[in-house]
Amino acid sequence: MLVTVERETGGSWRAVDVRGDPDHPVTRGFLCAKVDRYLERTYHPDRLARPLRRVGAKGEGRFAPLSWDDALDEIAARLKRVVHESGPQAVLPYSYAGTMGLIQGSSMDRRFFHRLGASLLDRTICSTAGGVGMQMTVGQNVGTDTEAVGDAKLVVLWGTNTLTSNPHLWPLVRAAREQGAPVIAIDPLTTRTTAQCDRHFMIRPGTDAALALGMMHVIFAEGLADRDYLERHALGADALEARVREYPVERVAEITELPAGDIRWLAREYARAKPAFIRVNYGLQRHAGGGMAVRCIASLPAVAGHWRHPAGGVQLSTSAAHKFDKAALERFDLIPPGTRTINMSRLAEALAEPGAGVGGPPVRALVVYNSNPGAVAPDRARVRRGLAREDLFTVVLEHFVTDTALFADLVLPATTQLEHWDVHLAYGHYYVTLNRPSIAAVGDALPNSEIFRRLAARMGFDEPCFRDSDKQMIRQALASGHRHMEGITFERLLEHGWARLNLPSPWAPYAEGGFATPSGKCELYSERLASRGLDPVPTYTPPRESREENPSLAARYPLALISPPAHQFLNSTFVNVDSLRKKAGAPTLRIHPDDAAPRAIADGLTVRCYNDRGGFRARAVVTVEVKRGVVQAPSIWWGKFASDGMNANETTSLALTDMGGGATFYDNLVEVAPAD
Ligand SMILES: Nc1nc2c(c(=O)[nH]1)N[C@H]1C(S)=C(S)[C@@H](COP(=O)(O)OP(=O)(O)OC[C@H]3O[C@@H](n4cnc5c(=O)[nH]c(N)nc54)[C@H](O)[C@@H]3O)O[C@H]1N2
Ligand SMILES: Nc1nc2c(c(=O)[nH]1)N[C@H]1C(S)=C(S)[C@@H](COP(=O)(O)OP(=O)(O)OC[C@H]3O[C@@H](n4cnc5c(=O)[nH]c(N)nc54)[C@H](O)[C@@H]3O)O[C@H]1N2
Ligand SMILES: [Mo]
Repeated sequence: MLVTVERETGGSWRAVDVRGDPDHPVTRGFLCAKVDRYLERTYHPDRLARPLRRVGAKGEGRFAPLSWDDALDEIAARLKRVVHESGPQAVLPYSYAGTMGLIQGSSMDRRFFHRLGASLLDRTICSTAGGVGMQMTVGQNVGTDTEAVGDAKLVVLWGTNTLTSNPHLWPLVRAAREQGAPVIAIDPLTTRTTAQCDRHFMIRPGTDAALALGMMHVIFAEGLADRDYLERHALGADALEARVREYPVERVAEITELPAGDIRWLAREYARAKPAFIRVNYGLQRHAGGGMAVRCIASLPAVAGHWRHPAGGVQLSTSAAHKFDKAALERFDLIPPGTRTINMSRLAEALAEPGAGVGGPPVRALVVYNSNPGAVAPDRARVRRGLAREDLFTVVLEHFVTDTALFADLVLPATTQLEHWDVHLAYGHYYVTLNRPSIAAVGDALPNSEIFRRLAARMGFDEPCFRDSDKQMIRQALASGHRHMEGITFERLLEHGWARLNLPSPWAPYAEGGFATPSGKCELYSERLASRGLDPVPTYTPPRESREENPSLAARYPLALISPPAHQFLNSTFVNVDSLRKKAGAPTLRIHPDDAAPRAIADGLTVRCYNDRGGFRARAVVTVEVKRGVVQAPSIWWGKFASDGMNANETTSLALTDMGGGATFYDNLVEVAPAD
C-alpha cells in the first residue's frame, strides 16, 4: 500500500491518499473496498487519542481520560495483584486479526505474557480446522503459487467469496478464464463471486467432504486417476480408493443436495483439465467436519495428478511458506512449564463463572488487543455476560470503543498501520511486506509493541528482549536462516517495500513430491490422525447441527444460518466507517421464497433470527439467491449500529471443529419469524 502524505501547517505529515502498489505482482495497484477507506478510519472523529478509565458501569461506555503513566501504573499494579492472589494463569491475553503484522501482533505482546506466565491462548477462531486438515494431508498450509493460477485449465472456487474476501486473486482467475478455463463455484449462497462463475453448485452447507469423496469415486472408477503420481508421491491411495467406493454419486447427491449428473460432470472435468486449480477457503471449514472437508479436498490434486503443474493443486493459504523466526519473536522459552492453554473460540466458557470448564484458576484479568470478541466470538450473549463480570479486570488496546472496549476498565489507544513499523507474511501469495510508518501517531496512541514494552518495565521484567525496538524485532524475524528467507533483509525491504520468498517462480510445491508430512508423501492415510482418534482416511463428517446428527434440533430449528464477511467490512473492523456502513446498509437476512412464504415473511419485513442461544433482528431479503433451507446474515455488526444491539453471534455455538479446535460459526441451526 502506498501512502501519499502532505506537510500540514505546523510541520507534521498528513496522509491524503492510499493506493495499491502498481508494481506488486499480485496486488497490482488496487486495494479492497474497505482498505481503500483506510484514511477515513485513521482520521475518524471517534478515534481513540488518549488512555481512558471506566467511570460508568461495564458496558455503558462512560470513560474519563488519564495519562499513559497513570494508566500503565494501574494496569501493572492490578496484574501484580491478580498474579499474587491467583497465580499468573488467572491472566488471559486475547488477540487475533486486527493487525496480522508480526511485530504488532505476535512479538513484544507474546514475550510479555510468556514471561508473566499468563494462560496461553489457542488462536482458533478463523483457520485452524482447515490448517490442520492441510497439515495432515500435504504436511503444511502451503499450496499453489497464486501467480501461476492464470495457466490453470479449470478453476474451482470452493467455499470462498473471492471478489469480497480475496479480490487480489480475481485477475488471475480471469486470466485463466480468458484462456478458456471454466470457473466453477461451490457455495450454498449466490455471492458477487458465484455470479461471475460459469457454473455454481449450491451445495448443502457442511457437506463438501462428501462431494470431494464422490468426485474421487468417479475419478478412480472411470480410470481418470494419476496412478503414477499416486504411486510415487502418495501414501494410502489404496485405502482412499476403498473409502470412496462407499461414496457413489447417488449417495453423494443425497448428502449434498446436488444433482448426480452435476457431480459426475464436475469430477470428469476436474480430472481431465491439466491442470485444475482449487481455491478452497475458510468458509467451508467453519463446520464440525471442517478439518476433514479440507483434507478431502486437499486429496483431490494428488489423485488427479494436478500438483505436477505450477498452476494445479489446491491453495488454502500460503502462510506457512513464510519462515520467520517465530521463536526469536515470541520467546516460547519464557513460558513456564505446565502453563494451560485456553481456546479463544470458547472465550464465553473461559469467562463464565469462576473457572468453569477450563480448569485451573478463574480468569481474573483479560488483556484484549487486535480483536473484538464482544462482537466476533461465538455465543455472544455469554461472552458479554463474562465481560460484564464485576470481578474481571479488563484492558483493551484499540482504535475505537468497540463492543469489547465498552466493558474495559482501561482502554489504551493504539496506532494504525500508517503509524507504526511492522512486517507481514501473506496468506494469498508468497511475498513478505514491510510496513513503514508514514505519519506520526494520531493523538497519544502507541504501538501495541511499545505498550507491552512499557508494561514489561513496570512489571520488572529485565531480560534484554524487553528492550528490543520494533526495527530490531523486524531484523530478528527475518534472520531465521531458513532458505525461503534467504536474501530478504531489512535493508532490501526498506528499499523496495516487499520481496518474494526465495522460491522458484512460478513454484510448483509438490510437483516432485516433497510433502512436509512425516512420510514425505501426500498422506491419504494419516498415522497422526489415527493416533488422535480420528479416521486416518478421508471421510465425511456431517454438520453437528443437522438432520443426521440432531434430528430433534433440526425439527425445531430447520434453517442453516451462514454469517459470512460483508464486502464493506473486515470482520467487525470498518463497521463504524460511515461511507462503508452506508453501502452495507442495515443488518439483513437473506431467505429463500419457499422458506419465507410459510413463515409469512415478505421482502423488507423485520424478522428475528434465533435459536436456544439467542437471536437478532434483521431486514428480510427474500431471494432465490440462497439455497432453500439456508439463510444468510452478512457481517459482524457492532451493537450500537443494530436496532436491537445484537448480531449473528448471538446464535453461534461454542462447539469446535474435528481438527484444530476451530470455531463452527456456520454450523448453526436457527428459526426465523416476523419480529413482532
Ligand atoms: N471484505 C472482507 N474480506 C475479508 C474479510 C472480511 O471480513 N471482509 N475477512 C478476512 C478473513 S479474517 C477471512 S478468514 C477470510 C474469509 O474469507 P473466505 O475464506 O472466503 O471465507 P468466508 O467468507 O467465511 O466464506 C466464503 C464462502 O463460503 C461459503 N460457505 C459457507 N459454508 C459453506 C460450506 O459448507 N460449503 C461451501 N462450499 N461453502 C460454504 C459462504 O457462503 C461464503 O460465500 O476473508 C478475509 N477477507
Ligand atoms: N458470525 C461470524 N463470526 C465470525 C466470523 C464469521 O464469518 N461469522 N469470522 C471469524 C473470523 S474468520 C475471524 S478472523 C474473527 C476476527 O475477529 P477479530 O480478530 O476480533 O477481528 P476484527 O473484528 O476485525 O477486530 C479487530 C480489532 O482490532 C483492532 N485493531 C486493528 N489494528 C490494531 C492494532 O494495531 N492494535 C490494536 N490494539 N488494535 C488493533 C480493530 O480496531 C478491531 O476492533 O472473527 C470471527 N467471527
Ligand atoms: Mo479470519
